[in-house]
Amino acid sequence: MSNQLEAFWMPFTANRQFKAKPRLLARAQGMHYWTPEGRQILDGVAGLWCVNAGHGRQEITAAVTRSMENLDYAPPFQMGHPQAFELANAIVNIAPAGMDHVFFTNSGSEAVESALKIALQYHRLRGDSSRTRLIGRERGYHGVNFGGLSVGGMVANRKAWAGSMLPGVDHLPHTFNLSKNAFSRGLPEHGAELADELERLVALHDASNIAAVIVEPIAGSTGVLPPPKGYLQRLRQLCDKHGILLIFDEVITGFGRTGEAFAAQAFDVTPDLITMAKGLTNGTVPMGAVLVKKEIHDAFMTGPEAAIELFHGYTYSAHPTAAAAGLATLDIYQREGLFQRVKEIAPYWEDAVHSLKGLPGVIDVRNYGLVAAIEYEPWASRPGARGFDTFVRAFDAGILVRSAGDMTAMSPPLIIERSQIDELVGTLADVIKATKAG
Ligand code: PXG
Repeated sequence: MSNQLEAFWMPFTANRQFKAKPRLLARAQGMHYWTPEGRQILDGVAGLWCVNAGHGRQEITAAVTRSMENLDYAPPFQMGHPQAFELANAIVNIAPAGMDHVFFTNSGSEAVESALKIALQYHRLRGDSSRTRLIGRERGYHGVNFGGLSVGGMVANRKAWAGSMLPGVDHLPHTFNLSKNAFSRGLPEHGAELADELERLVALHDASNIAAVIVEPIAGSTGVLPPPKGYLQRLRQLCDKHGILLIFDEVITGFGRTGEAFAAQAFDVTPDLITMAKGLTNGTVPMGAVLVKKEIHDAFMTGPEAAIELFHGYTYSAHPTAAAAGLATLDIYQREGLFQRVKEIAPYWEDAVHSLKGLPGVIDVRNYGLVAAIEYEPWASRPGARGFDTFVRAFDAGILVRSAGDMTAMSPPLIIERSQIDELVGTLADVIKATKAG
């Protein structure tokens, strides 16, 4: 067995540990995965925050099959195909008002790179070419390409490439505050003033040198950090005041996770650009996108008509197969009212996850919409190991969750039933209770 597993160098994985004791998934349907041995696993994380409509959706399979049979590939440069335009329109239909142009990519990481490039060129086109600094946030995750790494704030992802990052990047402080906000239900009370750190960076560099701020409305990968009440509003005001573009990375928060199409709508703060991926195709076919405000798009449409406006794009931008998957996915979200469903089930979810308060070692529970994280007291001997330990034992117990450091994250498909929330949280509770001191 181990020989057969050797050739695949697995991403973000402890390869040797995995290959010594593999966790394989062979099949999926609805809320469940099955292992090759036929063991059923309840999916508590929508694959990897992406299968929002649940697994095995026939409508998507049928649309993708039809599309592939009809048009296997079409070049996206100086050529087009109908489904790409249809999907861009469908995204704009659910987008915040005024955000009405879509640039397609193949992943969240590429969406981030594209958004950063659009932001930089936008200022340049307006004669503001000294605006080159980018501002991210500690504990931010914006994918793994060099731009996203540079604005990101996860040390494990950054340290090996520290010398090769983009120059001219600053970070706002993260908003995680255990002593003040532990066990908040929904948005935490404390921390809106952390947005004012942007003023400090403006005072240091001058606004005329700053292009954009990029944040996840809810930081996902580093442990589900909902924004403190008023924080995003404050950030928006400061960006407006100083002519800085605001980018929301909604790769995780997009497509219903918060009870709206985008977190921008849930929090009533409209950024200038939104990056998305994952739920756009229900995880079936790789695709990402950048949603852009009209003013930003229009600033590019000023040169000679025969000139390419943006020297950027990918061979597979708006790939027909991905576009077909995206159209079928958005159709399911709308037909089944899945974003609204999140609003309805979110209070039940909140009560369920907060029932874990009081279990041994649980020092925080955080939630918003249909996402939550449980934070554990780190083991003195092995800080950062407890999330992974919980994840492995949870998988053995029949549920799939995510781990990061001393934390478990959950973000189930939006079709989850109350009984399945009970099963997911109940099984996690048993796993937590059975934790042996590290
Ligand atoms: N931005 C955000 C906010 C993300 O969550 C990306 C960009 C990059 O997307 P791609 O498609 O290039 O992977 C992500 C991806 C985790 C985890 O464990 C989360 C992601 C990826 C891998 C692991 O939470 N999110």
